[in-house]
Amino acid sequence: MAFTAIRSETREGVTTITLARPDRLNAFTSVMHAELRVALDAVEADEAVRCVVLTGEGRAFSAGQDLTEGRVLGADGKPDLGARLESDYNPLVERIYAFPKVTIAALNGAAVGAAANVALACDIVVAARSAYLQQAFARIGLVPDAGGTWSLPRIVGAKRALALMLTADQVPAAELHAMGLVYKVFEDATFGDEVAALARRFAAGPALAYRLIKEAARASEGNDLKAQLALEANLQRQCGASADAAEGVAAFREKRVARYQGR
Ligand code: T3D
Repeated sequence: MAFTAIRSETREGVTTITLARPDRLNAFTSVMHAELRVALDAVEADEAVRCVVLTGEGRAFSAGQDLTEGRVLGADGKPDLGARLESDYNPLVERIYAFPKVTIAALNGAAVGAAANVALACDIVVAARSAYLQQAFARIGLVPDAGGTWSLPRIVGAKRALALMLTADQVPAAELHAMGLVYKVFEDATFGDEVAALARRFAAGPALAYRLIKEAARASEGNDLKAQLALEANLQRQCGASADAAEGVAAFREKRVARYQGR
């Protein structure tokens, strides 16, 4: 499939998916959603790919939903904005959240509205110094979607999340970092290189352990301590019997760099 709204490039075990409608600040359309589904299918199916980076072309990560795209109308003739969430955003967010490989949202610039919350579904969010995030929904009379009302309170706490959603303020990268929404801020000039280096680390790392770490972290959202301890024991049993764990320990003993196979 030839993409028109995104680009997908694979190199050294990393697929970089770039939202590529720079003249619209990479606003999401139904075509972009369809292309993302195809690109993520390919990443998931390719055993050689161990990390996926989601970023944007030009000066924005994405300005959220394309506000000029036609809306589904309900039976009463009024816009049914829930329809697009159910068909496009909700499946995308759930898929990224549970994706079996490491996902990095690389905020090269503004991450606004639904796009900000798609980014927050990724495992690691990094930002260029000039990037900002904006829960812009209330500015246009809407409620945050794409998982924002779920993820934000969990990441920054209830009060701060509410303030971000009610004010719809643009929050600069340094503040995002201080709040824990962003893992690292890189200078604009070196952003691409820093993101590539981070992604390469995951491409060379123990993919099975990464997948199970993600599983444990996600499960902890709903588990009590007893259930989480039992899960850890099960996951460690799987990991401990893996070729990667044997290699990791052997490399440590032999004082060399481990060569992980992802099994
Ligand atoms: O319809 C539904 O289904 C509702 C769904 C809601 C989910 C959401 O994502 S709600 C949030 C939607 N997004 C926004 O409200 C953001 C709208 N954009 C802006 O407020 C500003 O563009 C920014 C603050 C992001 C950036 O401002 P600035 O001054 O740096 O850039 P700009 O000049 O406003 O934008 C550049 C161009 O991109 C411009 O087009 P032009 O004038 O050069 O022809 C602008 O219209 C276009 N653009 C920006 N955002 C969107 C967009 N076009 C379509 N949809 C957008 N979201």
